[in-house]
Amino acid sequence: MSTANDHESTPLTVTDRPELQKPPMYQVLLLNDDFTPMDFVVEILRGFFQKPEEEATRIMLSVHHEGRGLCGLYPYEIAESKVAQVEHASQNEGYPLRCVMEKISC
Ligand code: TYC
Repeated sequence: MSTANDHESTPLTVTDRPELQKPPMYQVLLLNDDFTPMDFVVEILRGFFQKPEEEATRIMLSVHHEGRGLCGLYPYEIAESKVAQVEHASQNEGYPLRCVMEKISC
């Protein structure tokens, strides 16, 4: 009598499953400049990166002092959209605030 598995030379096992790759993640970073108001940067961090006020202030000050700072880690499309949202919002206000994304090397 034939069974559903007759054509298989070896039975499937758990280890035969293809590895599921995790999507590469990207850092979204804010860059310092001399013109964007601190309050505006805090609002960006609260509005687009869901940071509570205290953390948003801490990140803004770290960008101000260190030159750049981490807003969050996201898959490619989400990181790309965050960068575009921040740059559109700052351009609308006439500020030179820069937001960039960098692939995390692992
Ligand atoms: N350096 C700006 C100022 O003194 C504040 C600032 C902070 C700007 C963070 C950009 O990503 C930034 N007004």
